[in-house]
Amino acid sequence: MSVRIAIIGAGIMGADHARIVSEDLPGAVLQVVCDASEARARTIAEDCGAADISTDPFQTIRRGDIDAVIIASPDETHAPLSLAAIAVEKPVLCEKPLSQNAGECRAVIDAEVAHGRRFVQLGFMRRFDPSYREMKAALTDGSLGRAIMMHNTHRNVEAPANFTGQMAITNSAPHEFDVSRFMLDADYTAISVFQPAGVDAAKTGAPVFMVLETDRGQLVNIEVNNNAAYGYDVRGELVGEKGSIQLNAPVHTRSNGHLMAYERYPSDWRPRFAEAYRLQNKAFVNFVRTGRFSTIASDSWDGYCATLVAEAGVEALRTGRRVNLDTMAKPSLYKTR
Ligand code: ISE
Repeated sequence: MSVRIAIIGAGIMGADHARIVSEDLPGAVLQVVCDASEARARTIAEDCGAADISTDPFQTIRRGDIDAVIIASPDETHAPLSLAAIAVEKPVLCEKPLSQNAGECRAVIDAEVAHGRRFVQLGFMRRFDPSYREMKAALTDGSLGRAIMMHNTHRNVEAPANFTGQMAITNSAPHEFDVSRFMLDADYTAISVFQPAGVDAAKTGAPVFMVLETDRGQLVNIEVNNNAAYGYDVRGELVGEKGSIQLNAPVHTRSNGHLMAYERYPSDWRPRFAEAYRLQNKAFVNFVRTGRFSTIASDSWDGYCATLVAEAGVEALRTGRRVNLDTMAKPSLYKTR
């Protein structure tokens, strides 16, 4: 029988997940689209052929005709809705971040530990991106030698109106926090955050530059610039002792004109990471069907680690100091994959 999915949140990501489920996810059906706005839920449900709509996320999670939940509502709802799904033992694909508060992530971890299994696959989809996969393979096959540094650049065209310099750390950078930690197979021990001179830290989309240290002595840097103006641009380079490997964004064409050759940038992350989202969602459906958690997907523990470093990053930005990280002991549930 097909996995009956409810999508909670019909904004930009909820709409994208609804499209993936309805067009590109064998073995899954879009059962319910839930949003605080009934009109928005109805529009997405009609576009994607969902069986029903709802405006109550908690009631949606409990419905008997729902096997699994995709949470794509605002960041502050992620942890409470994940907890509600765990309470009724339904698997969740939750958009990142798990929470903007490490204490809330710990509550999700505690709930999973109490049930003795994982329910939450976290939407750090970059782990599924083919270019990051090749990067990881180059490291594990030994061709790069020991990994020593990772450089990351993360640029959006324009920050949403509610974005502050702090959200560059709590909402955008968690992607790099997670994927660099995954790539290097290490945990962070400290973070420092810098801003270019003359930048107003409270301003929408103010750029930040972060330096992280790992427990294996590696260095990671991350530039987040949410007002880059020219396009959505994510770059990464992993440096090993024997070589380095850089990400290539999938670009299908190159244009020539006006005495120039040029390639297009997407206007946001969805085209750049379309394949990553598709593969991530397939892994989720496989998890729901078989009970086997994907070996590369992020879980609640990874969400906690990303939020912990984001919280420390906010403090580093506020104080101008390097902040040490104190990770709690990892429950055995998350040790084996
Ligand atoms: C957004 O939530 C994402 O997940 C995007 O990948 C990221 O580029 C953007 O900065 C976030 O706001």
